[in-house]
Amino acid sequence: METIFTEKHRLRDAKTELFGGELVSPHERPSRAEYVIQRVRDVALGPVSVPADFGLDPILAIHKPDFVSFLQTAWERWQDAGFKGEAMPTTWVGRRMSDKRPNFIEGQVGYYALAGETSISGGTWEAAYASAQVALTGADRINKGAQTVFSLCRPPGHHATSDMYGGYCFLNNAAIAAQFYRDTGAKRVAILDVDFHHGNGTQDIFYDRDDVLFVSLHGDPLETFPYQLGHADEQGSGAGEGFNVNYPMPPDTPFAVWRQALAKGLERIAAHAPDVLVISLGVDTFENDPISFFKLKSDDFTTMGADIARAGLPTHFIMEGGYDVEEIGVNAVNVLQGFIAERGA
Ligand code: FKS
Ligand code: ZN
Repeated sequence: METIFTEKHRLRDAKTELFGGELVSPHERPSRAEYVIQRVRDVALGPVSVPADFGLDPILAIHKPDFVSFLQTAWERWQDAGFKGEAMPTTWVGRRMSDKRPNFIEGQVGYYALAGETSISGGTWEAAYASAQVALTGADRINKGAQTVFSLCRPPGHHATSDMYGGYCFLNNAAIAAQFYRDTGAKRVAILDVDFHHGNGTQDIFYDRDDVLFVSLHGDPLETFPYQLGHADEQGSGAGEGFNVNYPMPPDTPFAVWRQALAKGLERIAAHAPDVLVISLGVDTFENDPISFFKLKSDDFTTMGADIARAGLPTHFIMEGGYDVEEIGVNAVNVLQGFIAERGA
């Protein structure tokens, strides 16, 4: 299996995350990707390639132009305003308030943030752009006939909507890849999100569409981030009715239970008969993850990869979360090795 990776991920290196009322060193840090690429090399998973540049157009097929301009200029404008720290929201678009976009950067940060933990720092846009190119390059490989590919994206993407960032995400890499497949000939795409957190951004982007099926397994949003989306009764709207499938699960969910939801999700995906399967691959379902509450063990990730392989579809793995940093490489690559054991490299 080929891995797409760029060192440009290191440009996303914020000093702060708002966590429990403190500014802490971010969970979503550069060493995460370094542990994963190291493991890819240690087990000789396959070639590692740098991404090509597909430009802004496939990003603008998902994200609104004003949001993209905001991300491109936010850090500079924040500094120009004289603020000393990293850019973080102090206001929100609260219930029954105006949806008008403020002019001043402080107001704009609040306008475009869907959560408050994620600081914008120098280099964030460059890294997010490179991460999207890692996803697009993977999609191009599948288009050219690869059965599977691993886009080692960082920063992650599945919380980002067409016009909001947060939850460590800026551009929705999985959504950008899925739309790229549609725009290059795929009739139907399925996205299976196995990250611990609900992929609210991906759900929101495709909610009224029947061409991109979204299936997500995640911690019950009544108990965990992103809190305001991911319930089982969110099934899509209009033409998209029935094309959004959520499996929220409670604290301490073990792999045996999680795997039953996976089996149901894969059945729904088979019924959709997609041309390609995109996996939002988070390994924060791990039992020792510091911010999550499922109980998967390292070996379970191998089984997960084999289960996904048996769907028999061209499969594009896109990296999302995972915060037991020293184990993230083993857990993520276990999924890929489990896939290969079933299907070949
Ligand atoms: C813990 C508060 C943490 C933010 C959680 C963000 C999770 C991000 C992720 C992604 F894949 F996007 F990286 N709140 N008490 O893992 O879903
Ligand atoms: Zn997550």
